[in-house]
Amino acid sequence: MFCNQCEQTARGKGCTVRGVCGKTPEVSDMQDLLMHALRGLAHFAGEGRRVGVIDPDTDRFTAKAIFSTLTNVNFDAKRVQELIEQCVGHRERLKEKVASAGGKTRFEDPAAGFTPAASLDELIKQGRSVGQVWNSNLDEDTQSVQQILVFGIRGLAAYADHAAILGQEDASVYTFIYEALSSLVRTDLSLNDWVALALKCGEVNFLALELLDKANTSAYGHPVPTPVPLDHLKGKCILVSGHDLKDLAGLLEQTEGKGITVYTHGEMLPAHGYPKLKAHKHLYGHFGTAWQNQRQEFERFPGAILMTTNCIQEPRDVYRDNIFTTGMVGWPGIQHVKNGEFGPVIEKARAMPGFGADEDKGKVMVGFAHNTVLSIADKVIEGVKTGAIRHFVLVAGCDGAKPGRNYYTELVEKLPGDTVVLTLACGKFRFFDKQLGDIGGIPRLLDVGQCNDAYSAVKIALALASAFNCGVNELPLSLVLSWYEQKAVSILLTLLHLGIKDIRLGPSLPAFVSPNVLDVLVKNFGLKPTKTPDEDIAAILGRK
Ligand code: SF4
Ligand code: SF3
Repeated sequence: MFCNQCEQTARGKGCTVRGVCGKTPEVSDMQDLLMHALRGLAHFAGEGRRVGVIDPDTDRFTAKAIFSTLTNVNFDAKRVQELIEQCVGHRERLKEKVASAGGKTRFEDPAAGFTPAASLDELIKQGRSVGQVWNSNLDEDTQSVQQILVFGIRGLAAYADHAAILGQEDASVYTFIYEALSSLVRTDLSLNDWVALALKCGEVNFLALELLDKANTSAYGHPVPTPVPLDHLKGKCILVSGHDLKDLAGLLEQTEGKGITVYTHGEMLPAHGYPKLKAHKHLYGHFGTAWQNQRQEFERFPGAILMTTNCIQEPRDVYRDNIFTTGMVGWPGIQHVKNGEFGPVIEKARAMPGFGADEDKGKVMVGFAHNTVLSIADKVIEGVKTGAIRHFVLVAGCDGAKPGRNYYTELVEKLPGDTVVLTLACGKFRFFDKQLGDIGGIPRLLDVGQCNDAYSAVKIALALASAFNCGVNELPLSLVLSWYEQKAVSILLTLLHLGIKDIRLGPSLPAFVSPNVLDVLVKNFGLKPTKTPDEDIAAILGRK
C-alpha cells in the first residue's frame, strides 16, 4: 500500500504498512483499484459529454465512489468491492450509449478496459498491480501537483455528493471530475497546465460549496444564533456524528415523540442553528469534541451512535454493538443502515440505559453563517471604522491527533480583545467553549459552521471587501487554517483560485507537496506554514 493523502501520514511521508488512520493495506489497494476503475469510467463519461450523452446516475455514483476514498470514511473492503463492480457496470452501460451516439469507445488507458477479478483476494492483487491513480513515472513536481488535484477532487466529490443528496446539482461539477481523472494519463501537459487544473478544481469546488449552501439553507433554513447545551437530559439517547444534515433530519423525524433525546457530535454541532432542525425539541445538545477523541467519548455515551460521514475511527469493543454507519461510511462488522431507515438505531437506543441526571455544563453558540453575520454587517463595519474591531482572524479547518494542534487553542486564547475570531470545521473544538466576550454586542467567537460551510466564510469576506471597497487581501482579515483530510485540500484550492493570499497552514505541510511546488505556492500565494502563536499574532497584527 501507499497512501499519503492526509496530515497524519506515517513519518510525514506516506503510510506503507498500515494506515495511521487504521486503513489496512487491503483496503488501501482496493481504493487504488476503485480510483483506477473510475479513471476508466471517466474516459467514457467525458466522451459522452462531447456527444451529448449525460447519465445522471453515473454522475451521482462517481461522486459517491470518490467520497468513499476520503480519509476516515470507508474501511470495509467488501463495500469497496461493490463499488468497483458498480463502477464497471456504469462504464459498460455508458459505453453502449456513447457508441450509439457516435462517440469514441476505444482509449489507450488500460483502465478503460479494466475487468475486475471475481474474488476479493484477486481484486486486492489487481489493486496492488495498478498502483496509484496519478502517473508515478513522471517527475516529482508533476506528481505532486497531480496528487494535489486527485485529493482536491476527493474533497470536491464529497461536497458535490452532500449537495446532490439535498437536490442541488450542476452537471459541470461532474464534467470537471471526469476531465481531471481522465487527464491523469496525459503526458503532453506542462507543470503549469497541471497547476491550472488544480486551480480549476478550486474554482469548481467553489461552485459545489455554493450548491451545498443552497441545499442546506433551502432544506432547513438559514442558521440563526443558537445556544447549544453541553450537558444532557435524563433518558434514552442517540448521538449523531459526521456532516450529513439529511440523515440527522430523518432521524429526528423518526424519533419524534418516542422519548429519545438526540445529541450532536463533532461536525454535527452547527446543525443546532438550522430553524427546521432546531424545531425538533428532542434535538437537545452537543456531546464530545472532535473526531480524534471519539473512542474515549463514544465509550461514555449510553445510547446508540450514528456516523453519517467522516471521520470514523476503529470502534472499541465496548461500543461496537451500539455504533451504526450510514451513507458512504463503513467499518467491517459494524451495522450499516441504508436509505434513511434508522429503525435499528432507534431500537438500540431503546435497549440501552440512557443518561442519568446531569449538572449544567454551560452552552456554546452556533449559527453565525453568512446570513446572520451579514445581517449585522452595519455594526461590523462600524466596529472596524471606529477601531473597536482591529482585525478578523479565520481560524478554521480540521482537527487531528497531533500535539502541535494546541497551537490553535493558544492562538485564539492569545488574540487580543479587539480581534474577532471566525471559525468553521472540527478544528474549532480546540477552543469552541472559550468565553471570549463580545465587542459592542458582536461575539468575539463566531461559529460559521462545518467545513461544509466554507462558502459562508468566503461570502462574508467578499461582502466585507465590497463594503470597504477593497480586495479580500486588503481587509483586516487573516486566515489561519488547519488541515487533516482532503476536503481541506479542495477548500485551500478554492481560496487560491479566489486569489486569497498569505494563508497560514498547519500543523504541518502536506507530504504530497514537493519542495518546488511549495516554492511556487509561497512565491505566488504567500502561503506560509504556521510558526508559534506569538510570532504569528505579531505578524498578523503588524501587517495592518
Ligand atoms: Fe495514512 Fe492518512 Fe492514508 Fe490513512 S488516510 S492511510 S493515515 S495517509
Ligand atoms: Fe473534521 Fe474529519 Fe476535516 Fe469537516 S470531521 S473537518 S477532519
